[in-house]
Parts: sequence; C-alpha cells; structure tokens
Amino acid sequence: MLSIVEALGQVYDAGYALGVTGVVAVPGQPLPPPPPPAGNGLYARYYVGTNLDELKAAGVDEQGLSHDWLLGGPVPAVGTDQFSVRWTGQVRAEHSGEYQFRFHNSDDGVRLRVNGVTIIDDWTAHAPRDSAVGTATLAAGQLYDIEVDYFDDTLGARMELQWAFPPTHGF
Ligand SMILES: [Ca+2]
Repeated sequence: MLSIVEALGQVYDAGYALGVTGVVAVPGQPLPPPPPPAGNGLYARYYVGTNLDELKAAGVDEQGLSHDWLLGGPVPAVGTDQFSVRWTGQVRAEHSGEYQFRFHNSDDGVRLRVNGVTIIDDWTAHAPRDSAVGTATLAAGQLYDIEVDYFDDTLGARMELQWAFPPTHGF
C-alpha cells in the first residue's frame, strides 16, 4: 500500500499530540481541544450512523488510510454496519506540483478534503470500486490540512486512500 510517508515525503504530521494513543471511548461529551501538532498518525473519530451521526470513540489512528474491516468494524463502540469515520490531520508534500488522489476499492462511501477543498466526493453506498481521481497542487515543505470521511452501510467495509505524483510515480 502507499502511505502518506511514502507518497508525500518523509514527514507525516497529525494535528494531535503523541500523548493521545489508541482509541478512547467518548462518553457523550465533546472532545477536548486538540493539543499542539506532534507525532504521527491521523486523528480518527468513530460514529454510529452513516453520516457522522453519533460520536462514540476517538483517538490517533497510526494505521494510516488503508483499512479492510471485512464484515467487522473499526472499534466495538460503533458496531459492524452503519458506522462512519472521520480522519483529520496534516500532511507535508515532498514535491511541488499537482498530486493526484483516489480511493481504491472503497466500500462504501468516501470523501476527501485537502486544505478545506473537497476533491473527492463518493458519498454513496456501493460495492468496492475506485473513486474518481481528485487533484491538489501542493508546495514542497508546506503543511496541508487533510480530512477523510468514510461510511459503511452493510456487509464489507474497506477504504484505501492512494496518492500519486505523476512526475515520479503513479498509482
Ligand atoms: Ca459495505
């Protein structure tokens, strides 16, 4: 699989502190404000419902953006169907130029925002399929906000975000 480290350069910054590890239950209250940027991994929020409906758990997800939960789910608190996840953090580009992004074999819905701009929106229930390709022009060394949403309706649950920098590598 591609990873942010491999594709966007050496650094892969999440906007949350190293002190937050693993996934913690959220007992019906707002999440604390994010600590200063440090560490690796995107911050994940896990919801019951297919539209980020009811926050149940949150924490740093060091696995990145490639998951295959098969017929299961990411955390027990959200069950195995009708759940959704939002990952947020920052990435740093290695090169200056146009990066391409796509979701590979996502099941079900996915969408991607980079620097606040939605560049992939495939927010529908569907069998595994590749999304359209979205692009973002990035500058080397700059940090960019990234936000990835996912939901599973029923049955299989998987998502994988891939990126390419065509001058040096494709999908
Ligand atoms: Ca599914």
